[in-house]
Amino acid sequence: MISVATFCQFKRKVLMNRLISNNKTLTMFNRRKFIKTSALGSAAVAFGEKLLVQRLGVTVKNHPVVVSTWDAGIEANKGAWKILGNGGRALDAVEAGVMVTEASQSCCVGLGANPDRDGFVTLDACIMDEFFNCGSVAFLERIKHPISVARRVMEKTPHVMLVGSGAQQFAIAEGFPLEEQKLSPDAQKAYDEWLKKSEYKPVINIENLPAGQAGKKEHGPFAPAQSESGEFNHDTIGMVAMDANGNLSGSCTTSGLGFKMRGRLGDSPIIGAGLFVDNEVGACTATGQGEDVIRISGSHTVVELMRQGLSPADACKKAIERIIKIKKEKAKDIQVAFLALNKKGEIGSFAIQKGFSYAVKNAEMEKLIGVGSWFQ
Ligand code: SD4
Repeated sequence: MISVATFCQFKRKVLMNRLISNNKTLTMFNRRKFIKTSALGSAAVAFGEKLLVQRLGVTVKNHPVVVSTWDAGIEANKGAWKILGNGGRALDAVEAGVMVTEASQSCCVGLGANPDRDGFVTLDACIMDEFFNCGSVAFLERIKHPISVARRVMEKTPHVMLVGSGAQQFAIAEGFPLEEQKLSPDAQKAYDEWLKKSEYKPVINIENLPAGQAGKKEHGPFAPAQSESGEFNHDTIGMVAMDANGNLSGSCTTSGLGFKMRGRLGDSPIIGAGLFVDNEVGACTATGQGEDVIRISGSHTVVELMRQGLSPADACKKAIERIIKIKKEKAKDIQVAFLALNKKGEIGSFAIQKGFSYAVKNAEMEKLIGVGSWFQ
């Protein structure tokens, strides 16, 4: 049995081997090499095209198109494409797309994901269409497809958000099965490991402890931003799409930070933070340390910057710079990435840390694209 962390690393490595730049496949290009290459000046010569993609983004001439965060986006985009490729609506596509990720074993999305610090998986999701309709669920337990519950909130209630037991009650009333309260084997193993570290190395996440509590024996109240292996503690899926009619929609779904404080919510279920869609301008989704995305209303900020005329890539970079300015020194310990698509079919993304990638799919291409970052 492999651990969740190992599984994620393995999965990422396999998919990174398929990393492709604009119209060029960079085969057998593993993640470590990719990160190393991104950091090297010589990469500008060897992979000039890739760097250009990172800086300027990608423009697709034909919609429909779908983009989503991280390498899991490749499979999710395929799910979305079944709808988009047949002339379907972007809203249906972004729901179906992320359902693929929710249904698969992952450290960070769906019921198989890592639990909170009390050992329970709690899920957050939101969805938004071309008419500013939006729906969201947060702190939802034992429901396999939170994105679909979020859509029902949008379509069947006068509200935007339902949380916790109320969201669960609504889901059951809508016919969603209540799943067994049980951790996946990978998550159980990861949780057992985490508990061990928490017990024996109480100050492992000392930087996350509130001021004055650094010497306390118990684990701090916050989830670790990074695991001991250096992996950042997240892998949400956010997806934005434009359909054949040129309409935009987006979705975002996650289990949040692994081993988070019980009741903690990040940006992913919050319209304007983890996701925002304005059909006149563009759409954006976020991934990473949710608290810092919420602080600047991240996805809304990116869309507003695009409204002012910035390209998606520049808008994402500006929003990241805003977080860097706020966090100062602490920015080096967190990851945040934005991914945006505008009405012209331009796609752009930017991250605080290296290692973020997004997947794009349209009629002509299916790619995983490495993203430029503040820190090299
Ligand atoms: C959160 N933003 O709960 C989410 C986590 C995440 O990639 O994005 N992971 O803060």
